[in-house]
Amino acid sequence: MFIDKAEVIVTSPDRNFVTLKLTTDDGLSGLGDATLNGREMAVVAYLKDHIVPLLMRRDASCINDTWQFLYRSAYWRRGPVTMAAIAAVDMALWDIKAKAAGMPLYQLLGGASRKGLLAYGHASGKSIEELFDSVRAHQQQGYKAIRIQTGVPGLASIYGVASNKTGAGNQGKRYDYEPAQRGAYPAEEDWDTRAYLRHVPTVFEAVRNEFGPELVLLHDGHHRMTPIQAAQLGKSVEPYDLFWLEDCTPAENPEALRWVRRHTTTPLAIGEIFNSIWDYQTIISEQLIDYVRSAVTHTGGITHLKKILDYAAQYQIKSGMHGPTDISPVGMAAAMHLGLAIHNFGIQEYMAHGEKTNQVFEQSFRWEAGMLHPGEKPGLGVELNHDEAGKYPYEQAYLPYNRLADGTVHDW
Ligand code: CS2
Ligand code: MG
Repeated sequence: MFIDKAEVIVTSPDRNFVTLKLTTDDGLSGLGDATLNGREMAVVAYLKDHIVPLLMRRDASCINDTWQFLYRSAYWRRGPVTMAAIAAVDMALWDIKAKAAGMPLYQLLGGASRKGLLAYGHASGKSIEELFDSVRAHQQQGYKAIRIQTGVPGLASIYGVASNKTGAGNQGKRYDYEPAQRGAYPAEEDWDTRAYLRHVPTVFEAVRNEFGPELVLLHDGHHRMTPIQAAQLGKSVEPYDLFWLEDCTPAENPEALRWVRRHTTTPLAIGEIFNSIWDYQTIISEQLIDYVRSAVTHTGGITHLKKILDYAAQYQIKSGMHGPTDISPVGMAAAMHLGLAIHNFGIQEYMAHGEKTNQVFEQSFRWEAGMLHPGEKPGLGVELNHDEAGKYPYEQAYLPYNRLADGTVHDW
């Protein structure tokens, strides 16, 4: 079973996606998500110019050897572009192998360890009232776990708060605060950490008073605090029993998380911008986090992320795989198969994709009562509709960035 065709498909139905499709000499095809939001075309070039020529006539069954060959023969190691490209090849080869075996991919990973995957959605609002509407809309959609992001008094626009309301008044309209049509230059947003630190605890107090103690609540700090500010926030929200505080401080420096850990028992989730096990080495072995946030797409694929999660399991650290809309349905399917099979599953992020995306990617996962399941179709269970994909050409899109009041660039 040899690879004899490779296609790199760029499409932008609701946002940009990059998909690798590998086809074997006996007609089996597999898909891999290679989407790196805001830098998509770097991965396209890496795949087209450097990886695809090496895949032709390779044995499609040799997933581990292909992974090691692509990782070590590059010489230059790790990094978001390299690991997204390797991830796409890895996912596609696992898809092919499971199709050849005639079973859903999770069966090849050891079979199901649970009935379904607890998922969390993104509630947001510029005001508490808008936020409450959004929480209710997500509860009506079945979510049992909800991420809470709000505007901050004095700040015009910040990460994670939808521009269009999602309350019941809008029939729970799906929102996406990171649209593909972002334009040819990063949008500048503003930030004030002290205003944020004053405001967030009052938001969680209001949410707990309105929705009670049972609802699973999460919050994303999105890399914007210093370690001691993150410690302050973690401590101040302890009374509101968060499932996790995510990306509380930039984590390139693991020492930063030691400071946070000393001051708060709020569980910490880190890693959506990491791309290899080496990024996690210290923060797992020193128990500095509680959840591994990586997506299959950004971390070298199923093969590598499973290694990270198996390592994390030794420290009772669980998965919390990244799943916003810039993880394509292919990447989401890979996350669901992996999450169903491993023992140390924690939670799965799930922002429903838009209608146009769902026409490009024909999926077979299930969403019921707040739980996801990858389904029983052989392979990943996703097929790409080339005609639909061809309708949506690539659009330049950048993630926003922050500036402080004095004009200093700040993490977004
Ligand atoms: C966020 C993401 O979902 C999350 O936790 O951090 O929305 C992140 O901003 C995007 O994936 C960036 O492309
Ligand atoms: Mg995040």
